[in-house]
Amino acid sequence: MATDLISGLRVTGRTAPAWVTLDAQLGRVWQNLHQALGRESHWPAFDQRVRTHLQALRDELAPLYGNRADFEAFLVRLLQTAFDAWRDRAPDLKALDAQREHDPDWFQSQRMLGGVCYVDLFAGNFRGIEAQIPYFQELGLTYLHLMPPFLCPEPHSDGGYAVSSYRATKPSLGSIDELRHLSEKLREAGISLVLDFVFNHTSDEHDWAVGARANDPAYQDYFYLFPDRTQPDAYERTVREIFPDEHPGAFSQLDDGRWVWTTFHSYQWDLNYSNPEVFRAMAGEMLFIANLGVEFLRMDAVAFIWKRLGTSCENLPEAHHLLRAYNALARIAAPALLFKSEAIVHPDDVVAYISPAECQISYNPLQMALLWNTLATRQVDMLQKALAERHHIAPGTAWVNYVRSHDDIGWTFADEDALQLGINGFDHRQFLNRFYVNRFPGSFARGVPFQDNPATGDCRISGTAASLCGLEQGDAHAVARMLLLYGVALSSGGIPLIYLGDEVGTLDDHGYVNDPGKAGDSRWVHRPARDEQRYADRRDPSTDAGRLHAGLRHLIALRRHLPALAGGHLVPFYAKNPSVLGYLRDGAQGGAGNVLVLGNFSEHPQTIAAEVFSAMPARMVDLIGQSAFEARSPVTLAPYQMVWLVPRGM
Ligand code: OTU
Repeated sequence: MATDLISGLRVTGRTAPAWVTLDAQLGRVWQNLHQALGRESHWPAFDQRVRTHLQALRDELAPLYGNRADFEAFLVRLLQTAFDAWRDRAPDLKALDAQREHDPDWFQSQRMLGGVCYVDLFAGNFRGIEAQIPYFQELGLTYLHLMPPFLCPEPHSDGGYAVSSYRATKPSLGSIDELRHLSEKLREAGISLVLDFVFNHTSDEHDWAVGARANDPAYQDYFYLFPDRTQPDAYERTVREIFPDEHPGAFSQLDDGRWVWTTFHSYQWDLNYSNPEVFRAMAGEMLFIANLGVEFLRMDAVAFIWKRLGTSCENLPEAHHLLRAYNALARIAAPALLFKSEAIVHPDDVVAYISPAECQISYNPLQMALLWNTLATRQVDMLQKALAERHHIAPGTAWVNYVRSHDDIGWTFADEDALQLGINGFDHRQFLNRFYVNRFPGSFARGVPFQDNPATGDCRISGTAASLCGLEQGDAHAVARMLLLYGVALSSGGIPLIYLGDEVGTLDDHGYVNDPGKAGDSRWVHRPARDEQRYADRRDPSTDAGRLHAGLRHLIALRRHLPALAGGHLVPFYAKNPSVLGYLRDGAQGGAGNVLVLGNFSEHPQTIAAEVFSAMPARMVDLIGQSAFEARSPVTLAPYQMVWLVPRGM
């Protein structure tokens, strides 16, 4: 719990004795800050927040930079950067700050619904996105993640994840002022803007990278630059390859012979956070983005932000200190801003990023991967186990449950969990990869391999939800499969997230191979442009798009009126049928009325024995099918059927 170390003191601008004895270092930092800013009109409100969060900020940064002689001066400079951002923060955002602080659990509502898209591919530019607001409202979105719209190199930008300036947008999308305007319009429509903080790396065209390449001493330590292979070789003994298709290892060579750390593409230079100036400079960029009106910042590639020789350089304790320090800064200078963790790693490591003091929300990559696993195997065991053992996270936090993202599907389940079910993780991943690229007899999926690495056996999957569910090959169950996957995302708690295009069944587009900026990266197969025909078909129930859209909207509408689906609490319900998933939802605080969710993950009817329901009301109703459900005799679910059961009369 944060405490106010300064309260009770009357500060005259000269002394603060009681407080100084409490924590001399904080006293000095605060006094320096007060001296510099105490006469500013924005100081008192800022000061209140500093008093509450300064200690947390210092405590997180001390393990990283505390042994430096200039640590206190650094803290003062950092807080001055935060003050500048606070001074520039628009009054309506400050009003939002107050509202959010008053109701910190606002995002646990069952009305929360996310969507994600590329600005250019979905609507051309920022104005085009604004024109889509009525559609977003029709769908029920309250959260919109726009893929990184910032200035980036052309044609290679990793879809915007190579940022050349955090303060300028890609000209083809519109200006930064238009982005700010869009965020206002979204907010008026009840939609929170979500943008990325791509803070593990910049593009090689960012001013800092340009400076470092030109040997400007100010930027030498902004990146990990090495004169020869000695250090890179030492690090590569323990780090894994992330994008081996593009370059082997974790480093790229510059024209002058030096080597630079590039976890991802060679044009994405990893920032060196062991340099406190990098932390401070990026804090300024983060708060600038916050002041655009962003409410959730998607913290990209969190696992990689700290490196230490002899380790995997992933998920190090220092990465958590960095995130919590950024979070403390957000509490001080942009309180409405929350963090979303993007860690697609072992489930133990995923949850380590989730807490009110670090990332309040997080992708749920385990549930996502296991949904696809369950479709392939028709066996719910792994997913059911994950719901039982890995679903619960701290109060004040939420999962973002999704079916597809702009990235590949990585099979990041825990091998030790699989083993308990008699499943060998390595072999099983080989099977899943074969299944989803349609190299397994009987597979309905039409996916594409991503970063197939024969040396390690590692491979991930690209493909739209529709193509992976069988819509591309006209499989009769494809629509039902998609509704089942989205039905789990919509009913298992947290914030459901729709990859826009999925709601009308957009298929893979192999045309990316003709675009030089995209050709080498199979993830573009599932990032097609908005499919106008499918969106036009969404009102026609004779089309796939129409059936899917109607089915999904039905689930969304039901969910909005079911407080039992708020929050994240879930009780596993074992249907004692290997193909039937089950769980009970009982609301954020519990007791909001139960919803029993059951889903058949096979293409055959599945029967559930009557005794399974013995502790349940005998007479229930399935809200999805609007039909009575008698639970005193065996119950049969149709292929891929999902039911949301409530006691009759509710
Ligand atoms: C993220 O993903 C983004 O989502 C990607 O689109 C970017 O290319 C990448 O960072 C670089 O900015 O490797 O395949 O958690 O899975 O951070 C996706 C580890 C990625 C990685 C994740 C990364």
